[in-house]
Amino acid sequence: MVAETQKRPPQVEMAEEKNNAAVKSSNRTSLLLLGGVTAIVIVALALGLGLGLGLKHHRHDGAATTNPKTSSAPSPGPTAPSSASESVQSWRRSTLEYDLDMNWDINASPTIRLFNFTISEIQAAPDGILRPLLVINGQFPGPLVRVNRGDRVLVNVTNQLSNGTALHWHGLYQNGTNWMDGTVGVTQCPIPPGTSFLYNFTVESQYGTYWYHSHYSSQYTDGIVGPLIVHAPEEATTRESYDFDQVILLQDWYHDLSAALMPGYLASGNENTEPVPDNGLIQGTNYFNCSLYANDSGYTCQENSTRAVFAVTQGKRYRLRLINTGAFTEFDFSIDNHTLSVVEADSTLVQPVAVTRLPIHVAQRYSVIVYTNQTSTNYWMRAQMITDCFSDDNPVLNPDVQALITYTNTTSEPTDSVDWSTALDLVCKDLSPSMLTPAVVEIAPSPNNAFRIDVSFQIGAYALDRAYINSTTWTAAKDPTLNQAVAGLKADNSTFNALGLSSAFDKASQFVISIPEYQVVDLLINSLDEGAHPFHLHGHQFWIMASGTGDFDWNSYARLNTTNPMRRDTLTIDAYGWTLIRFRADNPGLWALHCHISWHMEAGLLMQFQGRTDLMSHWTIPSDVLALCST
Ligand SMILES: *[C@@H]1O[C@H](CO)[C@@H](O)[C@H](O)[C@H]1NC(C)=O
Ligand SMILES: *[C@@H]1O[C@H](CO)[C@@H](O)[C@H](O)[C@H]1NC(C)=O
Ligand SMILES: *[C@@H]1O[C@H](CO)[C@@H](O)[C@H](O)[C@H]1NC(C)=O
Ligand SMILES: *[C@@H]1O[C@H](CO)[C@@H](O)[C@H](O)[C@H]1NC(C)=O
Ligand SMILES: *[C@@H]1O[C@H](CO)[C@@H](O)[C@H](O)[C@H]1NC(C)=O
Ligand SMILES: *[C@@H]1O[C@H](CO)[C@@H](O)[C@H](O)[C@H]1NC(C)=O
Ligand SMILES: *[C@@H]1O[C@H](CO)[C@@H](O)[C@H](O)[C@H]1NC(C)=O
Ligand SMILES: *[C@@H]1O[C@H](CO)[C@@H](O)[C@H](O)[C@H]1NC(C)=O
Ligand SMILES: *[C@@H]1O[C@H](CO)[C@@H](O)[C@H](O)[C@H]1NC(C)=O
Ligand SMILES: *[C@@H]1O[C@H](CO)[C@@H](O)[C@H](O)[C@H]1NC(C)=O
Ligand SMILES: *[C@@H]1O[C@H](CO)[C@@H](O)[C@H](O)[C@H]1NC(C)=O
Ligand SMILES: *[C@@H]1O[C@H](CO)[C@@H](O)[C@H](O)[C@H]1NC(C)=O
Ligand SMILES: [Cu+2]
Repeated sequence: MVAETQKRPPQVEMAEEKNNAAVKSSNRTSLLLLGGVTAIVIVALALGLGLGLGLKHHRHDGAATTNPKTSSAPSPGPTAPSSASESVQSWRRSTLEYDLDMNWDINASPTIRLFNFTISEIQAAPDGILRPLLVINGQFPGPLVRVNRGDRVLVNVTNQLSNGTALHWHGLYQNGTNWMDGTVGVTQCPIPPGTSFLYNFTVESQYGTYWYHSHYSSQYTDGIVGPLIVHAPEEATTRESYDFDQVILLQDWYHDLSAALMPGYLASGNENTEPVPDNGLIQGTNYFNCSLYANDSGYTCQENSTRAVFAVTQGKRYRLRLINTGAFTEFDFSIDNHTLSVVEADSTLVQPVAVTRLPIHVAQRYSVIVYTNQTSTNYWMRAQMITDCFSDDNPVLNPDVQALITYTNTTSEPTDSVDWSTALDLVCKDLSPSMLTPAVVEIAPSPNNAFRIDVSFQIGAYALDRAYINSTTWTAAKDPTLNQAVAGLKADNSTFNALGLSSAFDKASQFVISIPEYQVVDLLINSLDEGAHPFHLHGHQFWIMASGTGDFDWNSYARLNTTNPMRRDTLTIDAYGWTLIRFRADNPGLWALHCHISWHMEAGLLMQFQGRTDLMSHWTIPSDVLALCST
């Protein structure tokens, strides 16, 4: 079993496991995804003719001319039929892979898991609109990376793009292998076109739901995303609370390459005009009503794209591992008539808490357990965009992104599936940390040091829309800061070894706080911006100590509740809000802390922590990592 895992492509392995499982139990009852297959073209055409609006796509000139009649009308559209004749497009990854086989051995002894990832650009239509799509091994979304804690992971990335690339393993500590963190300008140079690079790291002291994505400019927005699941023996108890384990990717979607949208966003005088998504995807697929674009829109629309379908069996418990792999949008996730029991946030197991709607911002993960105890019929799963966080209307956008939950293994659209009457969120905000109590109790240790950063957007000297951490706006360093630091430490240059805001890097573009020896660090992230920002800290989990709006009252600092506060790796800083996070700066290397909204990171919303220079001073960066910078 283990040997096979190492030798064969992961998607083949998983597909075969499915087949074997299906043979063993004829009434296989797992959540089965039927998305991305031939659709009911006639029905779709009829709908298209019925609406026949021929709207022009206005995003590029920034002038939103919304037709309220069209933007408010939720367009019903086809879901995938389950007939035996269905043909899955070859670039659609079989998301059967994302149905996690419960026979996986969580107690297996550590092994090596090898994956070959060839990254290339194709033309494909995840939601019906043909566009350039960046794919791994020819398919979208990315392959499942599933390992046990203690395993060594080898991912051989072959870059067949015309641009560079790099892969980041979101949420993994990379303790001792900072150069495998995959962050361009921080831990590596991009992998040049036409070359291969081997990511080689072990997964230590953590397990749960993670993901991976390109960390080169806004590139992940164009398709390079996938789930990363780590198992551990401690999961045995949790596993008793569900019968099936299913990864579900949620993401906003654009009909243009992010590189085509970026210049408009960053252009002078355009404050807060993030590109508004054109659609959303669940499991990499959705329906789009082609008639919303005029014939001369320049887009090619295939009216045969479908929504994802999840087949369930009544009376079972399904763990859904939700991952927001999107660029910009926070979703309210829900399933009509089914409550969600939240059991994991990022990779932290939490005491179960029941909700009807779950806000999930970019890069966050949640596991929910759903009990299929309703009437044997079909229901909508919804990922509803919190559109108040958009600066504009997009007339082609249907913000109520849907997939089908079917008890009857059919694709018929439900007639009596109604959205919860509970209100949708009006602002982008996390599920309150007070609702999340880690199942494994930890007392936050006392801090040795506290820092504050101010987050803002400013129109700079050239009137570009740039984001700032204090007075630094990040751009990727040509020579990664890790490389600079290791070289500086090797040369005994003491500026790389001083505590606090570092003067060793170009302060205009690199805001680095250095913690030379192990310390527990508090960071007050203070936002002066009117938008909400999902911040992610690489290489660590942090405790959420306190949050609020206005100014933090340092008089309250001594009274913080240190009893088992929520810990995670991605949290939303509210509009004009502040959050105090605490973490152990025990991980050597340079670690990004950044807003995960693709547009904002590219606008400069990134700072770094430099940890454990006492250990880094002994480092030699592997030659293959350094070689990435010499082309
Ligand atoms: C990965 O590619 C190598 C050749 O480069 C091949 O030997 C190996 O079997 C492949 N492994 C998997 C899991 O695909
Ligand atoms: C749904 O039907 C298909 C055949 O159309 C079958 O392969 C699959 O196992 C069924 N799924 C469930 C959950 O019953
Ligand atoms: C959808 O339509 C396009 C264009 O007509 C076609 O190339 C593609 O094969 C179709 N896909 C499926 C799954 O039928
Ligand atoms: C990675 O893949 C490339 C291209 O297939 C191959 O040449 C190279 O040997 C592989 N590297 C490793 C370490 O498997
Ligand atoms: C991966 O890294 C480990 C530790 O540095 C090393 O022993 C091993 O040879 C590397 N594996 C490959 C395939 O390069
Ligand atoms: C590659 O990078 C260039 C320059 O940034 C950009 O114009 C182009 O669109 C990129 N290609 C893709 C596929 O992202
Ligand atoms: C879903 O719940 C609503 C009440 O909240 C009920 O009216 C409706 O009949 C239910 N639908 C189904 C299909 O069970
Ligand atoms: C279904 O289970 C949920 C808990 O997941 C419970 O709140 C609800 O009352 C149950 N509904 C029915 C119809 O049994
Ligand atoms: C960032 O700026 C704020 C406001 O001026 C200041 O209080 C804080 O100390 C600065 N942070 C660092 C790390 O220098
Ligand atoms: C130490 O590094 C800083 C920042 O890179 C540089 O300005 C300085 O010249 C270096 N000092 C020595 C003695 O090399
Ligand atoms: C501190 O937090 C814990 C865990 O959430 C909670 O049980 C306790 O009541 C809180 N203590 C105070 C004084 O608020
Ligand atoms: C990382 O490794 C260092 C030793 O190199 C250790 O002290 C620290 O606890 C580790 N951190 C984590 C999160 O595993
Ligand atoms: Cu942001």
